[in-house]
Amino acid sequence: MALSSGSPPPSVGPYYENGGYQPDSLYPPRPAVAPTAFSVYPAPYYPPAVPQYTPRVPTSASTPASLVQPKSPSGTLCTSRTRKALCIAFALGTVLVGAVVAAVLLWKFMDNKCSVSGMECGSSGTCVTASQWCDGVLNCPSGEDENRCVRLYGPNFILQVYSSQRKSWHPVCQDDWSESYGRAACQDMGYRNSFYTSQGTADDSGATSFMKINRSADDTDLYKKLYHSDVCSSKTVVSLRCIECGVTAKMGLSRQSRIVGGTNAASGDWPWQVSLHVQGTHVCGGSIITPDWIVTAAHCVEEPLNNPRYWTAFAGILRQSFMFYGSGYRVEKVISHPNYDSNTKNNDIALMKLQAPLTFTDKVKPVCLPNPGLMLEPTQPCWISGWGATYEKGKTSDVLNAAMVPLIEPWRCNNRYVYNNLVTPAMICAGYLQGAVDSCQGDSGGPLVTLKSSIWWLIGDTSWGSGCAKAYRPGVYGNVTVFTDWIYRQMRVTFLPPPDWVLSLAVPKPDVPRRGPAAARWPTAVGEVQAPPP
Ligand code: 4AZ
Repeated sequence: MALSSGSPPPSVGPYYENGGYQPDSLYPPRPAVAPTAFSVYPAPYYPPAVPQYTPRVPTSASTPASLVQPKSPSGTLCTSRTRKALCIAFALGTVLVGAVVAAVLLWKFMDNKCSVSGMECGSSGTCVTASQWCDGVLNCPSGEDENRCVRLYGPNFILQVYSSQRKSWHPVCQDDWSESYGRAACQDMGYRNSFYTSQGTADDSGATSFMKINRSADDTDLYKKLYHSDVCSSKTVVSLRCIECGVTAKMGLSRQSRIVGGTNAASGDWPWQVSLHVQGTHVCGGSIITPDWIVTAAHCVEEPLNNPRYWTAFAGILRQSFMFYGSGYRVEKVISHPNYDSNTKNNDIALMKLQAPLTFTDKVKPVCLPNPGLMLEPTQPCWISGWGATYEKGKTSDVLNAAMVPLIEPWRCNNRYVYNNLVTPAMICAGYLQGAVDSCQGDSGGPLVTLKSSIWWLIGDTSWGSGCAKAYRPGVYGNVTVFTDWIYRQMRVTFLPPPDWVLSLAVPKPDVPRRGPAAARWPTAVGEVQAPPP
């Protein structure tokens, strides 16, 4: 966390501490306004720029009466020899053009492998029918058909179910809903044993179509019990919390006055903040999202640090000098985003699964992953925290620091005098263009959080920037909102039991159940098995 006075705008192009120099050509120039704000769709009609050929067909009116011949079966036009030749040529041409059009259509049809049966599983070539999507049975080899079937929407955690028939999300009506369905939905999202509350809440979304539970349906599967309905008699929809997240022991107390400008944090202020150590030294920050999972930056766990054996996580401790080997949590698994680019820092996010779950206390609590539909302000106030350097090229801090930084709109941050189009949609900028308050070396991987509806949400993970707290060089953070599907998927597939071929390598233990409850619904996601660490 850095605090410094601003400096004048640079006269030369920026350099990038974390990403190295990036050529301009990597990113196409972007417009000076928010790119999609006023895009016209569908595309307006423009007249063709070249003259169009219109075939001339002689009409019967243009044929002199004296030359009128008896009608041939093929029509009245092909009478004289030259006309006949023209007619044959024209007919042949028409047949040829028709054949070409048919071939193109056929090729397009064949190319879309699943045009007959329904949808393709990713790009695997496997097809499934529309009714197999979100039906509770895993039909695709990597589980794409069951990937995004439930979600929690907006700051009130409204449970929504995806309808593949209607290709849209629908809230679940509270009628006939019970907590056991809530538990099942949380499991489907990737929360292993975690469930917090399920309650009815007034539907203010203006939804006209709902999903409802058919309690009398025999099926045990939640999705098969759900049906579409345009009426919801209780007029309330399900609000589901899978974990008690985003709260601190002393919500709303004098936090602001202590933090603005970057100051020492007090115990329990940022209970999701962890310090990630390698060989007894703080290397990166991280954020607790469940008792087992920590979000950090992919650039923190580049090889050889992708081996979980290097890492120990410390939670609930304010000072580095109080972090002793025995009080840390060992890491079982490190998962970097598969599309992380170490040169551009695009997709700079990673997950750590702990060997043993954290025990939540006043000082150790998870932050909420951002729900879609949170609706943040363009300059939403956010907070960063960490043990990073307090000035550029300084050493890491012994005490945890925090500071308020507002979000910066992407078009501002991509300005040629700021980051000149180096900020991708998977990144988010926060800080002040005049400098002075920023994250710094050692804060990487740590949280960028915001308070909305009295809940703290994880909006970013500290990623990169040019120096620290310099004017026109704000901090850049991984845009967690674009990674939540990936995060939930990792949480979900990691608690599936190992595939049969792995189990068959082990000595068989006939009395031990080999499959957990989740496996009853979902066969193993073959494509997502993690390679063991070297
Ligand atoms: C780092 O190296 C780092 N000012 C983190 C944040 C920023 C720069 C560097 C942003 O961990």
